[in-house]
Amino acid sequence: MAENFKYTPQDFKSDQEVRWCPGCGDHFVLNAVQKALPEVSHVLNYDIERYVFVSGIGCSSRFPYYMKTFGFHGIHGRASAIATGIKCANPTLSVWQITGDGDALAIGGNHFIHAVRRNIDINILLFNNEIYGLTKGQYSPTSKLGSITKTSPFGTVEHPFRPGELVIGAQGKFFARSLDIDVKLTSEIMVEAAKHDGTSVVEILQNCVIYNDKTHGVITDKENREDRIISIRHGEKMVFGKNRDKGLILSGLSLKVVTIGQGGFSIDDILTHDAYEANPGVHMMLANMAYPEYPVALGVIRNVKETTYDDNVRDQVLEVMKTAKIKNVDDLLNSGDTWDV
Ligand SMILES: Cc1ncc(C[n+]2csc(CCOP(=O)(O)OP(=O)(O)O)c2C)c(N)n1
Ligand code: SF4
Repeated sequence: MAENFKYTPQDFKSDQEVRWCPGCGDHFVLNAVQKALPEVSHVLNYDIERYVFVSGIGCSSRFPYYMKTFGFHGIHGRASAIATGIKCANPTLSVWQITGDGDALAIGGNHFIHAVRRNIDINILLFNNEIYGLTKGQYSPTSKLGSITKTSPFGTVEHPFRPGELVIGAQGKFFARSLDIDVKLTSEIMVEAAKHDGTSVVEILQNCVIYNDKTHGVITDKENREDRIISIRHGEKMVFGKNRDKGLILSGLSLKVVTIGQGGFSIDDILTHDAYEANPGVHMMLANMAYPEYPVALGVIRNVKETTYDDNVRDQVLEVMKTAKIKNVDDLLNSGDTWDV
């Protein structure tokens, strides 16, 4: 790529008509990704040909059609497997997996946790609308306990997955959370996810206006948003609130919300976010915070360096090749027992 050349979001827009419902949160995420990729390309010196978007099945999984990049609309729940194969076959590619809460955590749950555990260098964007959108409103593994849906007319009796807890529990090294309507934050997180070498999982709290409208309403509501979410950044104090006077401290083995200037607490008592800390303890607590006891954490919660599956596979192949007797397909076909017919 020529020096100083910079793509624009327009370069990443395909000519396909976007078919999501008007007002669907997916539109915002598409904008955020198209906004982020020029920056990613600039920072990492990537040509547009490097990008591959891979999806499973769901409304969100239509995403690859709308990107002017390579794309693969896969089968339900299997995007992680396809993305893994693509990355191992051509490690120079920047692989982005698009998946819904149903696609990733129900039918694809097994593939998802193992992609995370292996730490393959792919970026997983998990659109969490707490419902199956495409199949018209059945409950999903993230639907709140008691949710009334087409398949739970009397309310669900299941405890939902918390994606951050699942990712960190599967030894995930990168977990971030964003809000569909916060295009700026989502696109900033995409750049961080792209820079991370290993599996990055970005949970995007997404609104399905048709089947689960305002499921995240308690924290997206403009009036109260600043008191109910906390935006965290590595190296910064964890403060929040309309008046920036609330903060998080460690009290015993739990996080606790305190008001700065009350109860003897000053800004010095407030925790500083360390996304690079290998011990998952505080990251797990941050990922699990929920309103009303806590604000919901947005931003990069965990960002830890570790060797990747694709690098390990490459190194192993190179090592084995050094001493292997079989150097090509002919050698392989002529190895072992052979006979003329
Ligand atoms: C093997 C298989 N089983 C079930 C389905 C039906 N199906 C299609 S999408 C979907 C769930 C989609 O929900 P989610 O992943 O949350 O995505 P959203 O549509 O909400 O973006 C289901 C169950 C299918 N396509 N294939
Ligand atoms: S059904 Fe819901 S998730 Fe699907 S496109 Fe419409 S608003 Fe979006």
